[in-house]
Amino acid sequence: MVQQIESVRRWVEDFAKVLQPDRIEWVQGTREEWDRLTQQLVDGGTFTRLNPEKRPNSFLARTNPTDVARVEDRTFICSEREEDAGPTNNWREPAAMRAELTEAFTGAMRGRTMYVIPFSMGPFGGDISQVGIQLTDSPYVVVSMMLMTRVDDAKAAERIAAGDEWVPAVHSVGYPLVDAEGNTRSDVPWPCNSTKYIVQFPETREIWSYGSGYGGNALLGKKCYALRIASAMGRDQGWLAEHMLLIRATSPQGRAYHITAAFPSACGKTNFAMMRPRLAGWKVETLGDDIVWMRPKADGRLYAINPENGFFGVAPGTGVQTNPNAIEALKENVIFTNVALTDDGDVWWEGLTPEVPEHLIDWQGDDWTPDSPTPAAHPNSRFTVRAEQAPSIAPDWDAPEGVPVDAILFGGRRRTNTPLVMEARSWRDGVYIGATMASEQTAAAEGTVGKLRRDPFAMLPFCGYNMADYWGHWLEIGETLGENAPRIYGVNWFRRGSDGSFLWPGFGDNSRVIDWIAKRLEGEAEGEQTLLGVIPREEEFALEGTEVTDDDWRQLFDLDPRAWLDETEDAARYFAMFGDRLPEPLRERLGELRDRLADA
Ligand code: GTP
Ligand code: SPV
Ligand code: MN
Repeated sequence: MVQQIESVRRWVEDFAKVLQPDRIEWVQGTREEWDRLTQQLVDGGTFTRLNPEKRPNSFLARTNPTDVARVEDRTFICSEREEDAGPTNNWREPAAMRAELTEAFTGAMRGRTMYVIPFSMGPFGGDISQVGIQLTDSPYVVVSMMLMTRVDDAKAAERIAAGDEWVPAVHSVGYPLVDAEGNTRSDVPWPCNSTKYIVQFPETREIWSYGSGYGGNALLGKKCYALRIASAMGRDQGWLAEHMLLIRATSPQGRAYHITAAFPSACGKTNFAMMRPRLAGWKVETLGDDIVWMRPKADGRLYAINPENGFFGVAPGTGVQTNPNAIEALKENVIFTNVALTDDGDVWWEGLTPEVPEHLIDWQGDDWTPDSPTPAAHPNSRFTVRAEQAPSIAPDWDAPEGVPVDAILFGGRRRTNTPLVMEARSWRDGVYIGATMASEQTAAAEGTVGKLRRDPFAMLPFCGYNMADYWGHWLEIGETLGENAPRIYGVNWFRRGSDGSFLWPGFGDNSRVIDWIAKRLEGEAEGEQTLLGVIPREEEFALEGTEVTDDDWRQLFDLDPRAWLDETEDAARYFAMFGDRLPEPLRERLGELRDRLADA
């Protein structure tokens, strides 16, 4: 039991003094706890139990309408020196932040239970895995963590006793039920605070989160640990923590390829990871849909694991047509958040079915009909479900040793300029593609949806240190891997034609891009050299069976030198922000592109 470990007990006691909960519950990770806490959430009005005949052991949660996505402007990287957080992160001096947040934490759990959740990211004991312990006053967070991570008190205690480091993570929704004077108030279905702090201390590997109960703000194993803290660990220890999916694609010839892909939030990772290939003979198995940890190993190759245990997937747009594997995964044991409720006690969201129900209760709990001016489900509404429930899950998806990576994809949501697929000529050029990624913003974070913003490696909100140093770290990993380095590709499923519609069918048809990548890896496709990288020739790309016309194809790969010169000038302005810390190879690549585009 982690309770018997001195360092753990002391830490819990210290925080209990500050947070002042009424009681402490040490979570074991059992079915009994799940049943008790989900029932407690139903009784308290946070959860609605869905019709058990339609969706056994499943629940709908409605959040406070102000607590629906990650809050990037309230996310802080508190390194000792500001330049180590870098210009893309909000920085605060650690001691000042500790003081400020200790004040907010003081008494924050009065009248509540503090849960202690011991968990592992990655299978317990794996050589790329790591443990953590989260404190929280939210039973919603406890049951979500039970799906998203491996919660197991005995196994965590064993790892810590064996000498493993553990990451301490403190979370409060910031809604005490008793104030300093002893006055009580009753609870609300979704307690939270209008002031929020999502704080990482990368050097001491600590997480403090306050005021939000939702997603990456509150399930601290996910973005806070597995990306922000883990990226800083990876920099120090020679590995990578990435905002990536992980799949195994097997060709009609029976060759298996392991592919990772970094797409920004709500840009298609879950859908790609669960793809049913539309190209005959291909098989795609899911290993992960959001986060990947990768490490070069003794055989010289880069090995990847998915440190998570479940999927926290975007609901809208997930339907039988687009993602049948997700739909099957959602049959039972699911927590849905901010989707709509049907009259027969099931869930619905935009894109689930082509027919729209006549009447729903929308994500805010109000009556809804097809005439309503707002969507029934919040655009960032999500499902939480164990990975093992996806029919596409690879049987060995949680193998502790991980899988060797063959190809890495970088992609964003781009209406213009960026081609369907291009291969980087070298690791360095691939790192440049990752570093200069931009994407139209989605509802996954607070901000203006649709606005183009730079999102290098899809890590803008998740890199726990200076982004330029992170690029440098990638370049170093490339040096370590040498000839064994995976090949890197830029992809874009979202380019639009002159009529404004998507040029590429996407989803299961993205298997066609995998097919071309496999041909490249096997030396079976020559491709065409361009300034940006190698693109497919139409005749070597499996287009048959799609409605993509020759004209669409031309538009999908149209490379306008003037537009690309603008892109490159914009990249130069972006790089300038990092001053001397920008790695020389990226400056070089930028210079080459500028010269060649200016001549084109
Ligand atoms: P996070 O969980 O926020 O990190 O997101 P994600 O990258 O896993 O995104 P997800 O797969 O959930 O996709 C988000 C949205 O993109 C959904 O509305 C999908 O329908 C849409 N989408 C995914 N793949 C494609 C595609 O190939 N083409 C098009 N047009 N849309 C897609
Ligand atoms: C993302 O925003 O990239 C997510 C959802 O995967 S959250 O866990 O809320 O960060
Ligand atoms: Mn994500």
